[in-house]
Amino acid sequence: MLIRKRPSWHISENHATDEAVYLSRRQWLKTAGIAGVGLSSGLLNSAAFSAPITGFPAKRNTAYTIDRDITAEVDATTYTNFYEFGSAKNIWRKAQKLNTDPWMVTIDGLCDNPMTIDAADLIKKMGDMEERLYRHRCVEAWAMTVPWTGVPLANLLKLASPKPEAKYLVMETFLDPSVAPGQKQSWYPWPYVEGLRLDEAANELSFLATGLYGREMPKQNGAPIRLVVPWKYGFKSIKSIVKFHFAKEAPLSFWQETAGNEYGFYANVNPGVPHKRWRQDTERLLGTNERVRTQMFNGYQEQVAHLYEGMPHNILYF
Ligand SMILES: Nc1nc2c(c(=O)[nH]1)N[C@H]1C(S)=C(S)[C@@H](COP(=O)(O)O)O[C@H]1N2
Ligand SMILES: [Mo]
Repeated sequence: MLIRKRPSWHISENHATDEAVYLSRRQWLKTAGIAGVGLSSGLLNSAAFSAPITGFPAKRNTAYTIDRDITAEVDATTYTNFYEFGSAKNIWRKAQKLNTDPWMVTIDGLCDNPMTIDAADLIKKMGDMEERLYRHRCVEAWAMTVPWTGVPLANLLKLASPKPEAKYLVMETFLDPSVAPGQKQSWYPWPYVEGLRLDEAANELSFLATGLYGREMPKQNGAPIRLVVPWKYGFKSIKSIVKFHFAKEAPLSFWQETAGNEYGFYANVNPGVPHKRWRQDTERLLGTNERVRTQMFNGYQEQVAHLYEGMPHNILYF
């Protein structure tokens, strides 16, 4: 039997062919006669075109500070992993092709308030943005310390109101091989998919980031919105999200599907459990190349260890 998954870009594709959404904001205003002439305020307030995400720089939440230096902005924004644009670390120029205006996000599945909404409007609905300093630890053993701007992921859960049967939040990145050449590499299971158990998603640390270093998110770092889950290896922090889906079952993530013998669902940082290809006891800080010890749960044990009490260890760390 042939089982076909409904392509996840289905909804965004529909929107892309809706002319009012397809045109950029400026083009649209031009088409409509500029400066509100003949435009009712209702139309101006509609989601027919997108406004940029605003509120930078946001106030720092001092509950999330770190005892090591902040990584230089140039290093955090030019050494990136974004396989949609290639497997090299220097894809930041290629990523500029990503068009984030408009950017429609779909929330669906087992929730009471499904919606398809422009990213900037979604952020507005989730409350005031804040800045947090987090450690970031890639499984390849490089690390950085970054001031992210955004909102707690818990606010998205409140907005969507998951049904009691929902146990997982599944997230997906855009799919468009015409802008992202890496997506022409058919051996990868595009689009990039990640997931969290709902209690992980509701944890205070889970963050939906809209920016870095007090500015809106650079494309190469996952504009316009990405996940940041700092107690997990970096690959869990999915970039450029177009879909949040509430499900009964855990998804098969992009990296699980690519190399199931190397990557698991939880992927919590643990310096004592080596990956097949990289030791995990130390990490190299971007910029200075200093080697420092990796910490259990990347230093966030106090906030997250309780989530995994009583669970078998062999599934928690990859
Ligand atoms: N869609 C998507 N999200 C992604 C990736 C990717 O290739 N595609 N790479 C992941 C990995 S492996 C890491 S380490 C972080 C890197 O984030 P940064 O480039 O902003 O440092 O993004 C994660 N999110
Ligand atoms: Mo990574």
